[in-house]
Amino acid sequence: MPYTEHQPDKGGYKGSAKATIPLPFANPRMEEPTEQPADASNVAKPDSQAGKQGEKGRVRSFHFTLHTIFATADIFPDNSANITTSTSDPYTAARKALDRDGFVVLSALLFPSFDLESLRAAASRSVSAARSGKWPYIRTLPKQFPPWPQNASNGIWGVQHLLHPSNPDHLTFAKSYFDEELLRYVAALIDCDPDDLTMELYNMLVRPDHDFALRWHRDDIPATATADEELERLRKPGWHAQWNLALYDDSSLVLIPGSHKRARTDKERDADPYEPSLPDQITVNLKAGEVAFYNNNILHRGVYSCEKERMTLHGSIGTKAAGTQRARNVLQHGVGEWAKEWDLSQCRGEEWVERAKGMRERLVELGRESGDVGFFSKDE
Ligand SMILES: O=C(O)CCC(=O)C(=O)O
Repeated sequence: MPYTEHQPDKGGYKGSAKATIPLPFANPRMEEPTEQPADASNVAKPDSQAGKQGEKGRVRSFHFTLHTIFATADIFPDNSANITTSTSDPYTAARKALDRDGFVVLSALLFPSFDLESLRAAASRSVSAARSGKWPYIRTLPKQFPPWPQNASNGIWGVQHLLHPSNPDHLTFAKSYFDEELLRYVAALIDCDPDDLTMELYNMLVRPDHDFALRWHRDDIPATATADEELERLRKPGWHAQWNLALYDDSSLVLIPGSHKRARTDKERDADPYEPSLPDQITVNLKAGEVAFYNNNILHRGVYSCEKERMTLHGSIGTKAAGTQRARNVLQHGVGEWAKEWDLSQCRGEEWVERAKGMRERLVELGRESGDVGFFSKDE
């Protein structure tokens, strides 16, 4: 199906800010105290850069056992994945880490069926099409939330709708989105029956044409929310899992561990939206092939350099149990408009197709039930 002129993510325009931040490298704690990291030299050094910026005088000691590291809420080792092939029951471990910290990093070795080379080749073609105006579904600078105007004169920071059937590479992306092992993690993280999983979004976050940053935000709670409103929403289940799969090393995502469970502190609330250094923030430091799942209502932002290649697949999958509560977050991206036309009977022979069919049907049903969902934050 050829894509049309219609850009579902059409919309307004708002100023942004540039921020280049030296941040503490950090990662979630390992689940099992007895497990040794692959390389102990990767354990985070005292956070000299962050110390300069925002945590002056705060000295972190690393002369304790790994057991202490796991038990210490604000210290994260500077390797990457905390869920590895040697983690016993990695699904439960991933879920516990996500619940506790609001994010979790999974080793590339847990996903042997991801074909990084094919994904990179497909990603390069999709980015070239997007940059040259041949692919209309794009995230344009300097806008943070959908809908995005198609005017790409300031460049792009994302490519939308990788699974759209008019993308010549959509089947390559589909293979990774409907990957059996990935879906096992997703079902474990949402705590739902695999047969209830619902297709949502598969986009790609890319190197912008000039340095660019997103403001601190929670995806589904406006900055204007009172503390009580924040807490009320944060106490409800998220009904989905969201992840970044890095095709190249990626240190763009910055977040505050644990902030998915609490209202903003006064300091966070009063901070500049682009504040380069908030207490306890960390950079999620992904190596190529690693997957970071994170709670989309954790306090987070993106900080992007135009000099560093970025092709990070950015997906979300929901569950039927969410009903229409999750609808706006998903359907505001315009996925409902083409998903109902996606004819998966064309893809016979691919092992992921049967899983995809049910998931796509549940998305279409969500669109039918929800009607017009509007946008989370139309103008910014
Ligand atoms: O670039 C990232 O990884 C974060 C993106 C993000 O915060 C968002 O799309 O809301």
